[in-house]
Amino acid sequence: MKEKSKKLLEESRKRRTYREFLPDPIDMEVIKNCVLTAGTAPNGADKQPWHFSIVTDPAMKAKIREEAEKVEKKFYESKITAEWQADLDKLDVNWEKPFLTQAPCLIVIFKEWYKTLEDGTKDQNYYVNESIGISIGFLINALRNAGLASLTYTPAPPTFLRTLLGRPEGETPVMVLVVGKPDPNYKLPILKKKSFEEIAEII
Ligand code: IYR
Repeated sequence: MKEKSKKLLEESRKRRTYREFLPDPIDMEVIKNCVLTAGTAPNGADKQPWHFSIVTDPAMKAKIREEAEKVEKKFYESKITAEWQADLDKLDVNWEKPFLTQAPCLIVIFKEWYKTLEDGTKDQNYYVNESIGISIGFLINALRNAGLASLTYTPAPPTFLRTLLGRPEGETPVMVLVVGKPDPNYKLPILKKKSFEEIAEII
């Protein structure tokens, strides 16, 4: 038990968010297994309130990039506060999102508030925010375990993703998980994880 928990900690510590990826295509079976792992997450009333749009088509990736860069330009030019910009300085991010066309796979993740049934009634979901968060955590760890890097990319507002991907009104896009083999030339920012004492207490 101790050994296994330590091993997972060590492996998890090696996970890093990449913003540059190799263009090599990835095996769809691996992606499917990881998405199915995400689907095992605990969730409200087991309604499984999520949808994963797996995008590998270069034309769709280009459209997503185009729309994302429009909202990011506005964000960096007029919405971001000085404090937020200072917090982001260590990450070296700006409105340009080349990884959206460079990475071989984008997993666009939607949370499902309700499903509209054939008779027009709404089938309601519960604890949707909690459920989708847990599920995305499972997905990121599954991808890491498979040797793939990922980036949690959250355009604000993300609404264009529902239009582009034709998802129903009961769903809201949460993020684009950018997936691929990590580019070994990417200069990883220096980040330090908090200690046990900083994040937890035993009562
Ligand atoms: N969505 C923007 C800004 C951004 C915000 C946070 I908080 C980050 O951790 C990273 C970026 C962007 O992707 O550039």
